[in-house]
Amino acid sequence: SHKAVIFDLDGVIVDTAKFHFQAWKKLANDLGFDFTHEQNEQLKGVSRVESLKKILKWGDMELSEEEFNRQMALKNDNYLSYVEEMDENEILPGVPKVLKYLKENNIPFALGSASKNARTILKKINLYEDFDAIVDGTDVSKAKPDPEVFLIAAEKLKAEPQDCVVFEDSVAGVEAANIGKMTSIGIGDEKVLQEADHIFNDFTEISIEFIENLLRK
Ligand code: B16
Ligand code: MG
Repeated sequence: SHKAVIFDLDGVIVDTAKFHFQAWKKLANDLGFDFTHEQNEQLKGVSRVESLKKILKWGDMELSEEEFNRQMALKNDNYLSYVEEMDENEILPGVPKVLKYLKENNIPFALGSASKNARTILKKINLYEDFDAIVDGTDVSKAKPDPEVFLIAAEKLKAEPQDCVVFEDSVAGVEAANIGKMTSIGIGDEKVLQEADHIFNDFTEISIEFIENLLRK
């Protein structure tokens, strides 16, 4: 058996979480209400449909199916207007160093994202060719915290779940990795991501020695 690594996208490789937040906030404001940064944590790693359901609950609103779909499309158009401006400068600090290490040591790595825009974003930041497998919101039927996205990624990398290390910024994603029996590395606030096996504020805090040890065990 061999080790493998799975990366979440939003909040791990790029900071598109801020674009999602701005786009959802605009949607809520246009509908006449607002939600907090704390509530926004609950949207991370969560699919587009589930996100809108949560937001409407917070605003105590119900929409017809048609209007629900229209709002989702508007949010995505708004989100994509931010994505349009992205280039490789948006790759978060410390990430390239880790990807380089994995490549040089022939450790396979995949993307495991809830986003249906993941492939577009990877192309924008010029990392599309670098991943050995890409599993995103267009490939799964069950949203995080269901481990489906990571289990499919492990399978594509021909690795056992126990041999996979997952980098995640969301509560739902850390939970998915844990349920999948993978090693979870939380990227973000330790108070939010306390269920993770290891937690770092960002990739600049992760040393190559740490990665080496993780992949040796
Ligand atoms: P889209 P990840 C997730 O991506 C985001 O964290 C979450 O905020 C977003 O709603 C979800 O993707 C769906 O994204 O609307 O682009 O399909 O963190 O799993 O990479
Ligand atoms: Mg994320």
